[in-house]
Amino acid sequence: MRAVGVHDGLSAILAQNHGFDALWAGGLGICTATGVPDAGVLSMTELLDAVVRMRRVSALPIIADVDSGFGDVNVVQRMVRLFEAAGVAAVCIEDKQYPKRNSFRGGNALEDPAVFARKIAAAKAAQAGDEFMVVARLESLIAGAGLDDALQRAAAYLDAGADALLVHSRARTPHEVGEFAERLRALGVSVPLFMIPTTYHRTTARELGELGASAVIYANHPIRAALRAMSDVLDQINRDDTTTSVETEIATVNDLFQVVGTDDLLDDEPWLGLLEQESA
Ligand code: SPV
Ligand code: MG
Repeated sequence: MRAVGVHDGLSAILAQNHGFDALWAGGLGICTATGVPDAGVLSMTELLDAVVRMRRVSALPIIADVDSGFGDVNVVQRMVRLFEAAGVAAVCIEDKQYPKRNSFRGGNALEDPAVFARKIAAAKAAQAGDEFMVVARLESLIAGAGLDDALQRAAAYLDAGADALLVHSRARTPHEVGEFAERLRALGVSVPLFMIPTTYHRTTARELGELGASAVIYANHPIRAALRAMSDVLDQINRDDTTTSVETEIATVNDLFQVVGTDDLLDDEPWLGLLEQESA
């Protein structure tokens, strides 16, 4: 399964149109699109609003990146109820302390594993339906705590009821996540395992599958593409004092109409006709 990181309705539509299997409602993308750092500064409901906008325009399953759960076990339970009610397929909770920092920055203090396991158990206890999934995200490799720590935590989080694991790494190759998967298998543990190949991007999804990934998440590529494309076009307009040179490089206005189904709008006139009939 390939999930792609999306940050708004448009990117959700594009991910679906391009045949991805699931949406990763990623904090980095949503925060960046909002204009704030990915550092726990957006409220739970601001993230939920972003997810609801995706839900309304795409039928793909949504995995919501809910950072460290926005608070203690009670907050986690409310979070699960709100996100599940909004039609989210899974929440992914990471074992970092609040306020979390993006995993590619410093300051990634790990949560006590017992405290985090309680959050997972609380999340599972709060879900209403059978299909909702709680993904426990392991940040041991990001925080420099090593594979043994990641494996011990994985066991504790699975005991607490986690439906899947996400093992995050910022190594340039998938050696860490591959070894994690192998050692998990050696322990006889069979559980869906997600990977985010942002830094080990040379490894294909098929190869990651062979290493043990059940899903790969391209977490931030649409927002990075958008940032570069918008900056380049604005530079060109500044440089040329006209938009002519960018016209052939950017989407047309018709492309915008088309991607959000403007052609499917109901015309005014048939409705006016109906109203006239009703009032006759
Ligand atoms: C995100 O997309 O917000 C993530 C993944 O949490 S990462 O940025 O790699 O930490
Ligand atoms: Mg995140």
